[in-house]
Amino acid sequence: MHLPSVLSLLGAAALAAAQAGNVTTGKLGDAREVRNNPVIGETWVATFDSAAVKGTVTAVAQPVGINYTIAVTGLAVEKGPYKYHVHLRAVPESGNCTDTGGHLDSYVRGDSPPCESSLPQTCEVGDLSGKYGTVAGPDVKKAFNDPYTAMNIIQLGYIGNRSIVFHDASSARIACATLKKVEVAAAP
Ligand SMILES: *[C@@H]1O[C@H](CO)[C@@H](O)[C@H](O)[C@H]1NC(C)=O
Ligand SMILES: *[C@@H]1O[C@H](CO)[C@@H](O)[C@H](O)[C@H]1NC(C)=O
Ligand SMILES: *[C@@H]1O[C@H](CO)[C@@H](O)[C@H](O)[C@H]1NC(C)=O
Ligand SMILES: *[C@@H]1O[C@H](CO)[C@@H](O)[C@H](O)[C@H]1NC(C)=O
Ligand SMILES: [Cu+2]
Repeated sequence: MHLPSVLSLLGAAALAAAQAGNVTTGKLGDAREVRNNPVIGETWVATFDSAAVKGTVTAVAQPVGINYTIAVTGLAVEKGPYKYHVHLRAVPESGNCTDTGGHLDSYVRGDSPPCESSLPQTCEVGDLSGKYGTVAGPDVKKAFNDPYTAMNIIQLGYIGNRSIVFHDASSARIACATLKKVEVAAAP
């Protein structure tokens, strides 16, 4: 079979699944694209600095959604693959990742069944690995645009002062860091 016909069959299958209602989406519907970030280029960074896991997840406001760059080291290969999400709350002083709460899930989908990555608008907004793929260790470099997370505080999907959490294959929260705004010095 030619590649184009395979692709069109896959497309038709995804459409059929969506039409048949087999794809789980949010109780509030599919996530909408974010097109009202106040400052394009506004940057928030989650900095990981535990004994094992070090590095950053950088989020930069775009005309549509947010661009993420993951640059972390020290994810033990044998415990992967790793999931990563935007969680609701900042990491407390104690560093306890449990206290970051659940996933950012503005459209109320829940994480079960796992989301369909070909239909990212149906995923929990904060389920970045569900949408863009899990990562293996030990060192990760990965970049993607997510149209559904926001830097506009009035918008569903706002990520400010929330956190990024990595989970190992057992779902244990092995590293977490608060997203902090990078303040740009005022122009002279
Ligand atoms: C959707 O679900 C129905 C009922 O569970 C099943 O019969 C059908 O094959 C499914 N369709 C697809 C495309 O998965
Ligand atoms: C982290 O917090 C959870 C819930 O608050 C608690 O059950 C757990 O024992 C804490 N873990 C550590 C290492 O303190
Ligand atoms: C944002 O991410 C997309 C997809 O990875 C990429 O094509 C685009 O160049 C990125 N934009 C910026 C400003 O980095
Ligand atoms: C984010 O956290 C900073 C520092 O803790 C605080 O000054 C700021 O008011 C918070 N912003 C929002 C929108 O919660
Ligand atoms: Cu998570």
